[in-house]
Amino acid sequence: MPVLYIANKNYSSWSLRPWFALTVASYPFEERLVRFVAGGSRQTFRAFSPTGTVPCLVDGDTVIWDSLAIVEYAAETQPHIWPADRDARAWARSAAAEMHSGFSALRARCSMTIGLRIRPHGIDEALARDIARVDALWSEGPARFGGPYLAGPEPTAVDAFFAPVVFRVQTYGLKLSEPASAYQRHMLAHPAMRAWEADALAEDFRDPDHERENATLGVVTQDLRTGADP
Ligand SMILES: N[C@@H](CCC(=O)N[C@@H](CS)C(=O)NCC(=O)O)C(=O)O
Repeated sequence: MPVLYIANKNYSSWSLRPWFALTVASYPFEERLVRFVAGGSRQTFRAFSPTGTVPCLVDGDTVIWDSLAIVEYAAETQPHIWPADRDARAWARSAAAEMHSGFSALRARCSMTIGLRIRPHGIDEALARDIARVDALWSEGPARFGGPYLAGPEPTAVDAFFAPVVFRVQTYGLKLSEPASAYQRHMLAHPAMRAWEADALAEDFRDPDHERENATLGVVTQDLRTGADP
């Protein structure tokens, strides 16, 4: 069975993307969580990933070391990963690719840390632009393809690519329009998202580098993690 290497569920946004896409498409895989290492994880992750990053899917002799490539690999044998409708599929692929290569302000200033609630120090122009773009996509997709997911009635890979943003909106209390908020709430209620979130909250290990960085992004107003802080 293919092995999907991931890191701490509280922080690892890139791990969540293929994990969600493969899970909702019932693609068989075994999940293997390798914890982030204080001071740098790449040397440890290089034991299974050529770039020293997660996620990484190992299927026998085939190694796929990037989130989008993992999703495409799974889609070769699992057609439900992308929407069946060609127009919806083109939109979904465009939006997923846009996330994979963009949204740098959102990614840097609203780092994923599922168990925390953070009041951001401020929302500068670049971050406001990224949030407005997320809002536009989350409003357009469900309206155009019938919802409640971005490209139709079932979650597909495009929802997977925005899954970490769903948690970031919750953590940083980002304000969205009602249609975009409705999509965000729908995603938060999905059983796969709830399962990932429950595991993240229960983790009894922290990564000091992520903890330090997250504390600079705003005022931490709540820590909902139940796993003991070692
Ligand atoms: N473009 C890569 C990004 C992967 C990535 O940056 N992963 C982070 C974890 S979320 C990582 O492994 N960081 C380890 C490090 O840089 O030390 C993908 O899409 O998979």
